Amino acid sequence: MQKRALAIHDISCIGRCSLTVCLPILSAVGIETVVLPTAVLSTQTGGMTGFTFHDLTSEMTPITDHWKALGQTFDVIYSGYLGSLAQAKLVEEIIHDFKKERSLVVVDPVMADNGEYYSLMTPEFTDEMRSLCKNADIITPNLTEAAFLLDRPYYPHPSEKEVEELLRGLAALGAKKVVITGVSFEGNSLGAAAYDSETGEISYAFTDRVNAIFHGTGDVFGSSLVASIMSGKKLSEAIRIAMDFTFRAIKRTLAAGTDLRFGVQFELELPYLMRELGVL
Ligand code: PXL
Repeated sequence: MQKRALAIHDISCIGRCSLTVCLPILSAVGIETVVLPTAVLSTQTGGMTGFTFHDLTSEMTPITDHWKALGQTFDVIYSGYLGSLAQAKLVEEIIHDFKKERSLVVVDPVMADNGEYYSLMTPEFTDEMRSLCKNADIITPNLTEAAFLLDRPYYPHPSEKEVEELLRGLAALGAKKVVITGVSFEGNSLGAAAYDSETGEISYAFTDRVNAIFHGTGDVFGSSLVASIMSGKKLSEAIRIAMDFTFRAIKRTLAAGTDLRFGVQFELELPYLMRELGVL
């Protein structure tokens, strides 16, 4: 049976993040991907001025009411960037209405990076995201979002002990599995830390650190993580595959010298992901 995902993110028309990343990545590994756009923007917002933003909150309930009438369900529900505070509650309702007993719920509490909120995000999103995270099986905050969710100070280079406190603190919010991205203990490596609260296992996956801001890589990582988990990989394997896939796209982008605000060149790395996940 083909797996079916519901992806709840914005459409940044240009910028390779959110749905324009999630759709191709999940499709490439054979997962049917249904979309529920939270907002439409001309570009992603990082390092950008003059972008347009259109909130789609008022469309969401009419869309999902129609799906309910059609009796739709999903094997995985994956949410990310939200267009309004009210959408967090709507996503909770969607999870309740459309998940099956064995469906996977992945929440990326997209709000902030490098110690700061994204330009359209405000501290009020933290409370809403915290309560949305309770409904998830896996959450994937970056280091900044992890600190904000736990009301702790943000340290760009935390100790291993601090990262493990963050992992356990976040699991106590309700999700059984926690993945923190953007973890770097020393200056020259960057990676993801994962905690499975049911087995107690903590694992890490690192790659070389490149000193630049790569917009959209949280979504490239998150989408390839979802693809890996849905293909049967354990959490520790899934973070390794998702890190490698994301880093390959970063290296390709650096070699091409393109404007980093337009995202990373993940497209020609899709065969790598497909091979890793056994579909090629
Ligand atoms: O990748 C996170 C993200 C998603 N959507 C929009 C963004 C960002 C990060 O800046 O601006 C619109």
